[in-house]
Amino acid sequence: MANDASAVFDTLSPAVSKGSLADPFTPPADSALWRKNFLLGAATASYQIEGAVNEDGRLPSIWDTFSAIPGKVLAGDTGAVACDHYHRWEADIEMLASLGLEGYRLSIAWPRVMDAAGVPNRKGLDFYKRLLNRLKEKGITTFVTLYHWDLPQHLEDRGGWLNRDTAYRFADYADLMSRELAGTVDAWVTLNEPWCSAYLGYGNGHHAPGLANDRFATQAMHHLLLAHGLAVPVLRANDPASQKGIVANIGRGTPNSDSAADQRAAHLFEVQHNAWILDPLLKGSYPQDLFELWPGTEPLVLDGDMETISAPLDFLGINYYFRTNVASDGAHGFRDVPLEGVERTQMGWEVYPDGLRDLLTGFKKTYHNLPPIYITENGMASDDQVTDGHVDDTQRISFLKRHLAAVDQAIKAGVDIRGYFLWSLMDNFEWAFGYERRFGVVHVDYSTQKRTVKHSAELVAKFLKERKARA
Ligand code: IFM
Repeated sequence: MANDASAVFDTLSPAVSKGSLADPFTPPADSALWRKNFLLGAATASYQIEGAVNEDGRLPSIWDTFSAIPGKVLAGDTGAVACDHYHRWEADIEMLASLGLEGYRLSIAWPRVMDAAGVPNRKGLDFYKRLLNRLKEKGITTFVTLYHWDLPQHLEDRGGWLNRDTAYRFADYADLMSRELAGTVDAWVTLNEPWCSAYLGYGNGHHAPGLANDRFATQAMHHLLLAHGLAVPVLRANDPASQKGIVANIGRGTPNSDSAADQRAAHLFEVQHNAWILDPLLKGSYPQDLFELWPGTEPLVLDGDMETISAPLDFLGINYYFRTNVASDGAHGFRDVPLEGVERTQMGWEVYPDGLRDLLTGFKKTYHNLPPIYITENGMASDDQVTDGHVDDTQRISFLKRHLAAVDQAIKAGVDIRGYFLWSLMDNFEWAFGYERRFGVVHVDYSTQKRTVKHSAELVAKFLKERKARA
């Protein structure tokens, strides 16, 4: 496999460097992206790429359980093999490095590294040590997410994120990982997208563990944020040199009309998607409008919890994908009103780069203590095909260029944004959508595990090469 990935890149890179491929990507000369300290990388997550779910002592996760239930994941797909990254990690890191990407955001599978009694699993730990050491050798900046949704099933069996104890177990896990991996991690991310874990997992049941109750969602969110807050000081004590942060997915909600009711609906949409997470982290309180949307769902909060949750962060990771046009639902909330004639991706998500700029500049006004920001995910899915060894992902190239321009505009408006990670390095298991939706800048043929660098990745590589040459 090592040969496959590098051979493909070797054939393409001369064409790219000779400029024989059109370049609709390179940012304008005045873009902040040319700054050599603006980190440009790619992201993945353990369950989405690793596979090897039964190997070397890994325990089942909630996604193994959920994806085995008929009807939960498109085409019955599971992460059992995924991109087989657990066995192909060396070639994958070579590929990442040969693209010139400077940062890599990966996640650790909690069920791979410790058992139900908290006993470390050496074989699982060694996998991440090898991976992170190799990334260090390559000079790649590492962002390591502790929780990207693959909760050990034994914890879900005891209530999962509805059980306050899970937050303490998470702090134990953070302790183990930061003692074992200190020195190889540049930035720790406690949680990826607690909105998805809480709302999709416990609020509407589209994700594992598949429960559907608004009250569950708010309580799960509180325990997730508490887990984050408990982990931060542990990470600081064990690995003082690294940065500590959390990643939130944010959504832009725009009103369907000028009516006060629709304006209010758009406000409530953003409360539910953004303020629900950012207010407790940055203001130390939940937004009261949330409980107008979901009356009677206030979580049980113990004394001191909000102080724990709102301890200072070194950075905030932001994941952005699309906007939602909404109208009042005539009662407490909002309903989606999909716009006609707008550009959409394979997910059906609207391409709306201005939403990223507007949210970032809005956060700067709302949160006076807004930490430095990394865009920890941005990208799109398209039905990419390999033709004669090439993947022409034209829409993605344009998508990335426009979103990077939005990031540049936000920087110019005064937001402290320090880097951007493409989602994703390679096509992978897209949760409830299985393998059909392709987010990678590298194509994966799941029948052979052959990787093919897409045109978007070639152009990003070309830009990074030029930037390096100018530095
Ligand atoms: O694939 C996911 C990722 O795991 C979390 N953020 C959104 C991506 C695209 O849906």
